[in-house]
Amino acid sequence: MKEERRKKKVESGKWKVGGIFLLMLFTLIACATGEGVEPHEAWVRSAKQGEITAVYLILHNHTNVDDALIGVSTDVAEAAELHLSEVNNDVMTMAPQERIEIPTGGEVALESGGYHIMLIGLKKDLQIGDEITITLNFENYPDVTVTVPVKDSAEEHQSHP
Ligand SMILES: [Cu+2]
Repeated sequence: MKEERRKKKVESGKWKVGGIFLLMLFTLIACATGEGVEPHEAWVRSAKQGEITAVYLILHNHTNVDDALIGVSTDVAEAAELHLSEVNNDVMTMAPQERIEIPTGGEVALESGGYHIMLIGLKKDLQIGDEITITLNFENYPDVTVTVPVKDSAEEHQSHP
């Protein structure tokens, strides 16, 4: 009896692992069938007209050459810059970057506390639920235009101006 129960537990555990594996496999397939330099999970933090804000996303390089993000343009801000956040002596600073490398077959995450796209001088309020359009310029791959939803996150506010 006890043996039986233990077996059942192991069986259900197997199914769980199997399910997670399948999910991972689907994610891999979804990514493997992507093309070019592909943006994933893009979002921009809500902000008011005249303020600055940041765009975050993951860039996956499906091409067979190393590439780099070298510029961004958008019509919702006066300027868009590539930045890297760094903490020095407990002070968060943001250093402009000329490029963000995206190695072939690899991906780079632009996320809070690291690389991000800074939008400077917003021409209008960005409210949760809005969408903006940005165009990414790469060293090799042709320009990619991305629709970016406006979101908010309480914890992001504390870690980034
Ligand atoms: Cu910044």
